Amino acid sequence: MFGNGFKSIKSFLFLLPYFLLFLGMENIEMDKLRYPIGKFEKPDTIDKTHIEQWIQILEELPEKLTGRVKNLSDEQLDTPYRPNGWTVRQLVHHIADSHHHSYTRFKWSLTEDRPLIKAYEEKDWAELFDARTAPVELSFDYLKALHAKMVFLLKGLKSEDLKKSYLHPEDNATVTVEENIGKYAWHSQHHLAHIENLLERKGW
Ligand code: NI
Repeated sequence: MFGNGFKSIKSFLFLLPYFLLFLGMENIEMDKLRYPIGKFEKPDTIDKTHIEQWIQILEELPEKLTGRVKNLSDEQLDTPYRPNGWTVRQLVHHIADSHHHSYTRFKWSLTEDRPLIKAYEEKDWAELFDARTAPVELSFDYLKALHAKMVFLLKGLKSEDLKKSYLHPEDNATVTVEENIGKYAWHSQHHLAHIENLLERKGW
């Protein structure tokens, strides 16, 4: 009895590193699915080229997103981009909800002195019935109009406008307008990559 127990402890200890390695690899794989382009990294200095590239990404997002998603069936739209992740439909509606906030954050920063913004429960928003079931065309139309307005605004900003900022309640971080442009350009590419990787993996 003791001998058997001892043997299983020994094999447990022998297998433990392999098990941990397996878990570690699972985490790395999951991180790759979750952060296909990595997390947003703010450049030490944000220059004119960054701003121009970021605005271009924002300008192109609605067309790129619509192009990738418009021909998918309902079944494909309701497929999660990773295990336990949001479906393509939820991603599309999430981008619309998130960039709706971004637009308001730009306007707040430009018209008030470092305003404290309102965070929102993005996970809960994505679980609301509309995010789970509404036609993606609603968010395509919304993003097209929203990004056209946002890009028009951003292209017209002066250098002093870019230094204006808001205060985020979650980490008390001060976020400048120029950093926010970068964050949402990253956010556009981040979710677009989720969708593109899914399409590639599925051969759709
Ligand atoms: Ni997001």
